[in-house]
Amino acid sequence: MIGLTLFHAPNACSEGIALLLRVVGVAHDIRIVDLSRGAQRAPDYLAVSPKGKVPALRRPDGTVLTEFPAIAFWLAKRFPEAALIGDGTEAETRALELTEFIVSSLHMRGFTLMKVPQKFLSDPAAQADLRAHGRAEVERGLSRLAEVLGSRPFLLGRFGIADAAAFYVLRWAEQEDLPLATGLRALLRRIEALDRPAPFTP
Ligand SMILES: N[C@@H](CCC(=O)N[C@@H](CS)C(=O)NCC(=O)O)C(=O)O
Repeated sequence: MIGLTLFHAPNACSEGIALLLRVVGVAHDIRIVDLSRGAQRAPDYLAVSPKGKVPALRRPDGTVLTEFPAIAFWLAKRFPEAALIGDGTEAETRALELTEFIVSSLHMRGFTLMKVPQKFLSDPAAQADLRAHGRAEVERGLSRLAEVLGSRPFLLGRFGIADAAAFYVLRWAEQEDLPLATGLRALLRRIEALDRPAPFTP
């Protein structure tokens, strides 16, 4: 039987999906896609995920899911006992709204421009502008997250899919030495405290 296989790159956004799999406690395989060597564009990986990005999650029926919010949502619905999303359309929609904001604004429009401006422009001065633009987007996004969190323990009350997205962007923020609101730093520590070793896959 084929179980769940996560195609993952250490320190990439797929860290959030790896965390969800560990929190759910479901046995799974991890296949490392070495982004630094361009493995995401190699034919064997493109055969799994033609978009050439991580995360991708292969499911027991052999089909592959991509896009962080979709994978996280599927895990939440497939493993309801883990309570990764609230009940009902409104709670589910709000969780997706926040997850999508973290991935598409903070990550894609913020950190991507801040960390790898050379992917888009070759001129060093233009790269510096793009980096500054990305950083401003990240800072705006982090303030928004701090507002959403307020005095709650997790973004939407209890740990859920949006916190898994926050997990990797907050780690990136610490790595980049960005000023982080005390509440967001405490959120990251709380998420890390929930983490546990991956279950054994026979
Ligand atoms: N929108 C995608 C973004 C995925 C993404 O950008 N992944 C990055 C790693 S954080 C990647 O695979 N980059 C490799 C590349 O662009 O070549 C998602 O939500 O999963």
